[in-house]
Order: sequence, then structure tokens, then C-alpha cells
Amino acid sequence: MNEKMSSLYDAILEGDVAGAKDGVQVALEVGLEAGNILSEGMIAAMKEVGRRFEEGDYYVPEMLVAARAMQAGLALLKPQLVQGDVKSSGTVVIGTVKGDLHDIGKNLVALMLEGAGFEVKDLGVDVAPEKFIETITAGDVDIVALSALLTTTMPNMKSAIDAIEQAGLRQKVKIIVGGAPLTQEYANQIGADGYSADAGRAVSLAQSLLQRV
Ligand code: B1M
Repeated sequence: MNEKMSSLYDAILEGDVAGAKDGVQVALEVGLEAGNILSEGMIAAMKEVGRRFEEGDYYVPEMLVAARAMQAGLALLKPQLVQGDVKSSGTVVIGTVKGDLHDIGKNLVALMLEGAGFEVKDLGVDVAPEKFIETITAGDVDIVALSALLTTTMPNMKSAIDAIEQAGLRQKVKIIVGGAPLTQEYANQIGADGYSADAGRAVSLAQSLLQRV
């Protein structure tokens, strides 16, 4: 790994907010590409954090400070990530499903969608099905994007989809799902219209579902 990238990676791993900001700044200054900084320097570090947590080397507080450092770095990278000339239109309501507090991936998806021209209503984390229904009912929503990071909260995606169906709103919106434990097969099983493994692909998925590519 590039030396600049590796100090960014280490800063996130250590939960060093100032180091993560410096790391992003320096990586951009030396001309590294924003997408690479994100995937190799930052997302890779969060994967390592997860691995260390699984091994029992890290605990929740370490995950939390790493997440803070990641978010601080992301804020600096945001202007570079959202550059692009493809502009779409449409409104996406996004949220991490009930019971789940992970928001970094969801925030990235929201950021990329905004960068591609979508209007994004971000409902945050731990979002109950009723909140999605309320938002769809209140306005013009084209796409509902659901995020889940825990195997225990994945079923809450199905609950949200079922509730939208029961409220008679299913035909009004496309529903897309994503998050580390998800698969295309699971998305099919729960009746989603699409699945994407990462934020970039969430944009092309949204565009293709609205046929605005
Ligand atoms: Co948690 N956590 N966590 N955690 N955490 C995981 C997910 C875990 C895999 C760690 C591990 O064991 N290896 C594990 C889940 C295991 C499982 O379910 N099988 C886990 C656990 C167990 C827990 C707790 C239960 C721990 C505890 O309390 N004992 C607890 C649960 C709290 C809750 O939610 N109720 C918990 C808490 C936390 C923190 C709060 C400390 C913190 C989150 C802080 C925050 O988000 N603000 C945290 C963190 C940081 C992680 C890891 C280390 C990193 C997650 C992350 O931000 N990744 C994570 C380990 C891992 O993922 N390997 C872990 C970076 C991010 C960019 O990737 O979110 O995958 P990701 O998003 C990607 C794609 O998935 C996709 O695009 C994104 C960008 O490319 N995507 C979508 C995501 N959402 C999408 C939606 C779409 C499309 C694509 O819409 C269509």
C-alpha cells in the first residue's frame, strides 16, 4: 500500500480523528484518486476493525472511535466523491432499518446518490417501517433505500417492505437494499427491486430502476 494511504489506514484503525483528516488531505494533495482513498485507505481499515472485533482484539469502544475517524475523513473526501457529470433526477428516501445503528455505509450511499443528482431524504438509523410509510405518504418518493449491517436486523428489511405493501404503497416506489451481510439472493427473497453491494453501484441501480441512465 502507498505510504500516504497506509498512514490514513492506520489513523482510522487507531481512531485518530486528526490523523484521519490529515491522511485524507495529504492523500488528495499527492494526487491519489478519491475512490481509491475511500476503498483502500478507509473502507479497508473499517474491515480490519471488524476483523479485530471478531478476533476479540477490539471492543465496541474501539469500533466507535474508528467510526468517528472514518466519518471525519469522509467529510473531507465528500466534495471529491460527488464530482461527476451524470445527473439524474428522482427522490430517494434512505435509512438504516429498525434496531440497527450502523450509518457509515448508508451515509456513503446517500452522498453518492446526491452527487448523482438525486434528492435524498435521509431518515437516519434505527428507522421503523412506519417512518418510511409516513415519508412515502407525505411526498414524491421514487425509491426507498434500506441499509442493514447486522444479520439480526436483516429481517427488519422484510418487515419494512411488508409494511409498505400493507399500506398500499408498494406500487408507488422501487425498493433497493444493501449492507455488508446482504446478498442478491436475500434481496430477491424479501421482495426488493434491487440490491447493490456498494455505494457506487447503488447509484447505477437507482438510475436503471428509474430508467434515467
Ligand atoms: Co458493528 N458490527 N456492531 N459497530 N461494526 C459489524 C457490522 C460486524 C460485522 C463486526 C464484526 O463482528 N466483524 C458485526 C455484525 C455481525 C453480524 O451481524 N453477523 C457488528 C456487531 C456485532 C455490532 C454490535 C452488535 C456490537 C455489540 O454491541 N456487541 C453493535 C450493534 C449496534 C446496533 O446496530 N444495534 C455494533 C455497533 C457498532 C458501532 C456503533 C460501534 C460502530 C458503528 C458506528 C456507525 O456506523 N456510526 C460499528 C462498526 C464501525 C462496525 C464495523 C467495524 C464497520 C462498519 C462500517 O462502517 N463499514 C463492522 C465490520 C464490517 O463491516 N466489516 C461492524 C464501512 C462502510 C463503508 O461499509 O457499512 O458495509 P458498509 O457499507 C458499504 C456496503 O455495505 C454498501 O455500500 C457501503 C459503501 O460501499 N451499503 C449499501 C451499505 N448500506 C447500503 C444500502 C444500500 C446499498 C448499499 O441501499 C440500497
